[in-house]
Formats: sequence, C-alpha cells, structure tokens
Amino acid sequence: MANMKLYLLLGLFSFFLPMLVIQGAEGICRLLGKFDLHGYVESENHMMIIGGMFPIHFRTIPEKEPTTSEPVSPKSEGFNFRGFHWARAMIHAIQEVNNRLDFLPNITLGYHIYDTCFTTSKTVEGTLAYLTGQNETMPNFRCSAGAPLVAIIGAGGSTLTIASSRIVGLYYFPELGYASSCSVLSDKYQFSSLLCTILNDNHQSLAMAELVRHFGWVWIGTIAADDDYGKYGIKYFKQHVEKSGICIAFSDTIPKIFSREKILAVVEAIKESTANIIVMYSSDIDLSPLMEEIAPSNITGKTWIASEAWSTSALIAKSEYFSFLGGTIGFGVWRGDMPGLKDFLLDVHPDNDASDDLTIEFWQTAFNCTWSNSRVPYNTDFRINVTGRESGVHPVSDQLCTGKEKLEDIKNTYLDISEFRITHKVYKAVFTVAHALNNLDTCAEGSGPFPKNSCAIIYDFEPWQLMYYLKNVKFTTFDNELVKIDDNGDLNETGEISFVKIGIYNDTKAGHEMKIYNDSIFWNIPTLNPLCSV
Ligand code: TCR
Repeated sequence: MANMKLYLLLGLFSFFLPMLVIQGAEGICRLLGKFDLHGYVESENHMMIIGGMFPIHFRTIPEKEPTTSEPVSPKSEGFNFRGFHWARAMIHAIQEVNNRLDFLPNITLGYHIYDTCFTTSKTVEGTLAYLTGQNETMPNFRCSAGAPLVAIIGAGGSTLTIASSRIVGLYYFPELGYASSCSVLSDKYQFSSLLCTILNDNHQSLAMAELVRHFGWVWIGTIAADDDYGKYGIKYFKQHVEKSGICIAFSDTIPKIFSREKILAVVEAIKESTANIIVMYSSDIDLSPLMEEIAPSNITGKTWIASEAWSTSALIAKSEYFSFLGGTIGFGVWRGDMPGLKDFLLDVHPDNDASDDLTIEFWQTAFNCTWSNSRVPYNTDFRINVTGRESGVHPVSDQLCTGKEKLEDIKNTYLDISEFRITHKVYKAVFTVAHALNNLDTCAEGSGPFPKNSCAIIYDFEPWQLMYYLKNVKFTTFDNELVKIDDNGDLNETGEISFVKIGIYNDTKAGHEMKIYNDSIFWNIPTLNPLCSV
C-alpha cells in the first residue's frame, strides 16, 4: 500500500476568497464555551472527553506592555479554514464513534477543543488548561470540565506538539499527533506519551532526495520554515543528497514572526542564485508571506519541490502564483475515505446556534459579509499593527449576510478535497482512542495486562493504563487500512512507501519538456487533468 504518493501540482489552480481578519473576541481563541455546547450530549451514558488542539486562527495579537495591568491571554486573528475543517472533522469522527453500536456501549465521547492560534504560547496554555481542569494548578485531568479527559489530539505542527507533549509526557498522558511529522517526535525517550498518526518526515526527505537524483539535478536551493518541521526536514534532505554529490547553492529560512526585511532577503537569494530547483519545507501558513513577495518580483523558471504541508494547499495554489509555481512537484500523504464527512462539513450555519461565534466568524470570513447582530467584530485588521505590512489588508464588506449564501460555492481550504489528507490523520487519531478505550473496557478480569493479570476500570483508569492500550491498538479503517504501532512507536499505515512514476522530464535545445505518462498522478482539479480531457 502506498503511504506517500508523488504527484504533480502542475496546472493547479484554485480560486481563493480574500481573507478577512477578524479580531479575536475574548473566548474565540479558546473554544471551550462553544464546543462544549455541542460537545456534551444529553445521555445516560458515562461521558468521556477527548481534547483537540487545532490552528483555527493564524496568529495572536501581541498585548501592549502588560506591566500596568494584569496580563491576559492574547487575542487571535486570521481565520484558518483548514484548522476549522480539521476541528469539524474531529467532531464528526467522535459522532461516528458514538453512533457505533459495536463498541463503547456505555460510554459517550465528548470533546473539548482549543485553538492553538498556530503559536507555542497558546498551545502551552491550552495544554495546561487540559491538565489542570482550568482553575487549579495541580494536574486534574480526571475532573476536566465535569467529565474525565482521556487523551488529547494535537497539537498540530511539530513545534507545537513538541511543546505540548513535553508537558503531558510528565504525566504519561496520551497525546496523538495528527500533523506532527518531525522525526524527532519518534524519540519515545523524549516524547513518551506521544503517538503520531502521520508518517515521519525522514521518508519525505529521502523521497525528495530520490526525486532530485532521479532527474539528475545537481545544483539546488533549499528554503525551510523556521521551525522543527522545516529545519529537520531540510537537514535530512541535505544529508541524503550530499551523499550523491549534489550541491546546495543556498539555504534560507522563512521567519516565523513576519519580517518583510527577512522575506525580501530570501527573495533576493532566490533571484541571485543560478539554482533552478528549490526545495521548500514549510507549512502553507508560513510560506504565504514569501509567496506574496515572490509574486511581484518576476521570479520565473524555477522548479519548486514542495513538502506535504503546502503542496496541496489552496492558500498557495492561487491563480496569480501560477506563473512561478506552475510545475511544482509535491508530496502528499495517503488520503482516506471518511464517509459522511463532506455532508457534515456542509452542515454548518450560524442559524444553527446563535451563540456559536466561531461559526459566525467562519461565515463572515468565507462570504465577506457581516452577520446581523453579530457579537464577532469583523472589520478590524490587526495585521497592520502586528506586522507593519499593509499589503495583506483587505477592505471589509459592510454588506449583511443573508444566510442564503451557498457553502458549496466557496473555494478555500475548508471544503477542498485535497485537504482531506491530514483530516484522515485526525480521524485515525479519534478512532485509535476509541478502539483503545473499547479494548480497555472489554478486558477480561484475570487475563488483563496489569499486575496479577488485572484489568483497568473504564470509569476510573489512569492515563498510563490507556497508554498501554493505545500502544497495542490494532484495527482496520473504513478503507481497509490496518492501523497499528510501528517500530518507532508511531501509529502509521502499514506497508512501504511507494513512489509513483509520474513522467519524463526532457531537456532539449528547444526547451524543457515534461511528458506525463502515468494516470496515477493526483490532480487537484480534475478538469485540469489532461488525462481527463481526452
Ligand atoms: N507536518 C508539519 C505540519 C503540517 C501541516 C500540514 C500544516 C503537515 N502537514 C498540512 C498545515 C497543513 C506535516 C509539522 O510541523 O510537523
């Protein structure tokens, strides 16, 4: 089975709505209120909570010097459709588990979701809130929000997961990383209670090196996000290519905190270098400001090798970037089936719950309108203050939303099916927890795994006892994928990586030519796939 598919982004277009930036009203960054509302189900059953951490906003707004007043948690800005999509996918997976009659008959799962705002500080804040049950300074996850917290799904990118799993690891509290692919996370000595449902990046770095070798490219530039994903990814890539005599022309990093000066320096390095192949290891969010600067700089004739975190993102695959990004080759993780998810994603509307500020924010941002009587402020763009950058400011519509706007019409990372890859990892994480709980619940007294062959009790178990079941979980998903723990202690798909041959690249005097002869290439928009139009 293929874990990772090599595919072309050649010809990838996507229409993207201008992003509105909304002031994070108090409480938006922490989703407790809203999601609890839906998260708890009226039920006679015993309730258990799964925590979830997703980047629902892009960043936080720095507070003014907090020396004259009590410091408060910063507000958020920049609605991230992809993070919202993942959070909704987790909710759907939990509902699926609750609907199943074959396991956990006396347990109802709820959820408790925090927004990481793509920052370490919010991630750590959320992690501590999970562990302390909000108000206390001692770990108290048994009492979290009135029902016990059993595991956390999060925290998103590797840097955030490293921060959070170091804390939960102290208590051997289970955390399941759905997007954390950095290979250091496989070190179970450091990250004892973390399991990842996504393949680690060593495979991707090696695949990129193989690709470069395959095409005989010898002069390469590398760009990495300034985080663990980017830096370790490029480090392993370099280790692999340097063995084969391939030279690195330049290596740059994209800053985490926006700095136009630093970004322009990267643009300059790309411009000045004679390397025409550039390997880019970054998330779409971090890469976006660089793309905004490359667009007006007339850089063309480069072939980009994309890491999985930006290769299919609608945030990057915009038509205005096509002149320099067309022909990008990227990697993707396995995309699985999640029956009913699309309908669930479409079933979001501010009318469903007037107090659901997050859905209102989603709606206003997606349709560039204002929901009447909305408590969510909509026409404040903090990016000018925070980043000193004006180019990202979009005029905000004063038009009222009608409520009849069609979700099917929006083309952003919320509904884009090519985004269903990490989504699948979120799903897998939820089902892994559910299966582990079920195995714990169905343990036969006298033949259990604990001292004197005892079992744990589902209504009162310790985190390490669930950890045992997580580490021994084995199940098949809807699409017949066997999920079990691998040698690194991660929950990966079984099987080897397979490379899909995508075509031939010809370099002739008349110019470059890329022949595609394999129909197994993934095309983001089927109508652009030449194989579909013949
Ligand atoms: N691992 C990255 C984060 C990441 C991501 C993504 C972010 C991955 N895939 C897709 C946004 C969208 C893979 C990390 O930091 O480990």
